Amino acid sequence: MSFTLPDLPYSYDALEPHFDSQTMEIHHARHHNLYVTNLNNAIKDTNMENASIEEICKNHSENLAIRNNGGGHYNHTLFWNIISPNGNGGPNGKVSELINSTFGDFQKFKEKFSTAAMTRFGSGWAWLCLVEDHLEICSTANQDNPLMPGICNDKSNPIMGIDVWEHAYYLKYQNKRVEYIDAFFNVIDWDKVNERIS
Ligand code: MN3
Repeated sequence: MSFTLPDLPYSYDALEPHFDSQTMEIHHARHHNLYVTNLNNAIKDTNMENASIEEICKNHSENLAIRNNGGGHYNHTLFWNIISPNGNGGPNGKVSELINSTFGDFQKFKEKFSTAAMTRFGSGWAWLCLVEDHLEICSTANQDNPLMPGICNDKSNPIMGIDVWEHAYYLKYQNKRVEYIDAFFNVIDWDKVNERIS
């Protein structure tokens, strides 16, 4: 069994003007696709061939090719699924309750999450994770993610995350990562984030 590049649940231009069409296409069809290809090569003829991507991230991240490409596949799959043209402007339901009980209010959460995304030096990700009954924010380098042991809280279940590699924003935002992070908040689909909580 091998992994396949998942189709996006929307067209490449669906997130305009926040995320531009050319960036979306290169990011999905080239960058994500390469992680999938390299992951399949790395697991070929090993005991990981029938493992889920979550199991691979949790149990096999000591292997650098697996760590980088398995993380790349998991992270981008999550990312495409928590953004959409239906970003409805703010959290609702369970995630809204958890944001308020953990951080105080949405504005405080947004500041803390944006700071984590801004201060990740070089390439990486910032995450919102469910940890038992509360939320935690963390960030990871390269294609690492909170499922990999010893990085964030080992009980972390990522429910939302932002890619802060330059390939995610440089064509439209150049070096202005802060503007890209603001744009991301316009395309978060909080219904999809809620689906990751139950
Ligand atoms: Mn990326």
